[in-house]
Amino acid sequence: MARSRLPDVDRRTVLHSVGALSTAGLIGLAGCAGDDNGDGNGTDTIPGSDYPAVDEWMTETDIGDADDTYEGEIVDLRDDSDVTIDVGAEGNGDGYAYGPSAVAVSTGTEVLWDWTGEGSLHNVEAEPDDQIGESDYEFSSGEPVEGADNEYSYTFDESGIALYHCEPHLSLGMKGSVVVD
Ligand SMILES: [Cu+2]
Repeated sequence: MARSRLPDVDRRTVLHSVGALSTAGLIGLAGCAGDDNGDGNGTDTIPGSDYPAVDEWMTETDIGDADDTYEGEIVDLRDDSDVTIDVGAEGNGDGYAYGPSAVAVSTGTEVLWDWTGEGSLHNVEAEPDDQIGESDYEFSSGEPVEGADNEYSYTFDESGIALYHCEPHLSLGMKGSVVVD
């Protein structure tokens, strides 16, 4: 029986090409996101694609994991004077999400992060150096803390985008974004 064998150099080239194709496939998958808001619950949303920095941060898997509560929509709270975000909302495996994780607020709004008591220790941190894209804001609630009696607030005085995360749970996808408009 005749068997043709590739020379070693060619075999390596073939293997390398297969590896490159697999990587390209994964990148392609990350790019698809539904943007129809058919949830029927009356919540106004803004397509995440309008704010690519938000979309990228929430779906990024190079730094931390993607937030599985983010479905390509930013919850529009620009008409709300009181904005509260749950810390330890259901998501990312258990109580490891912000709820809602991506919001838009009006300039001058004081946002309150309210711990639910679920998912153990959390904090709220916007540290541009640790994050992809660009966060126009830098703030921190301090060391991670546990329990439902914790809260943190920050007033967004200028328009821009804040990208933040929970330090202990960044690897689980506990990420958040605030668009200040
Ligand atoms: Cu956390």
